[in-house]
Amino acid sequence: MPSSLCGTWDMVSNVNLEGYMITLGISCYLRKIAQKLKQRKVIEQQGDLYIIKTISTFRNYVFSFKVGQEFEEFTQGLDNRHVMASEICSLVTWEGNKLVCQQIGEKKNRGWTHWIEEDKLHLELYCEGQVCKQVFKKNVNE
Ligand code: YOG
Repeated sequence: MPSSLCGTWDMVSNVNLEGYMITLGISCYLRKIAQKLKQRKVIEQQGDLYIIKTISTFRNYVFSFKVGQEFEEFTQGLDNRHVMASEICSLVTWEGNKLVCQQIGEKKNRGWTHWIEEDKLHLELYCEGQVCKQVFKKNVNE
C-alpha cells in the first residue's frame, strides 16, 4: 500500500520549472511570476476521489480525479489547455508507490508523477522532454 500523499505540503525545491514552462508556451511575464512562487500542495482523499490543490499567492489550481478512471482536465490558469483520456490510457494510476498521471492532449509526453520518499512529497512534472522536479515538506501546523 503506498504511503498516503494526503496533507499540506510546502515547497522546498523546484528545479527546471523554467524548461517545463517554456515547453508549455508560458509567456516570459508569467514565467517570471511563477518562478518566485513557493507553491503549496494540499492533497485530500474522499473515498476513491482525490483532490490536489496547488496553492500560491498568485493563483491556485485544483484538480480532482479517481484513480483508474478517465477524465478531462482543463489546465485553467496554467497553460489553458484541454487534456483528456485516450482510449488506451486510464489516466491516473498507481505504479508501485508512485501516483502517475498522463495528460493526453496537444502536448506530447506530458504528465506528472507524485511519490513519498523520506517523509517528503516528490513531484516530477514533465512535458516534451523537459522535467521539472519539485520537493515538498509536510506542514504539520495545517
Ligand atoms: O499539479 O499540474 O500536483 O494538478 C506548476 C506550474 C502559475 C501560473 C503547477 C501558477 C505550472 C503561471 C503544477 C502556479 C506553470 C505558470 C500555481 C500544477 C504554468 C503556468 C498554481 C499541477 C498536479 C500535480 C496536480
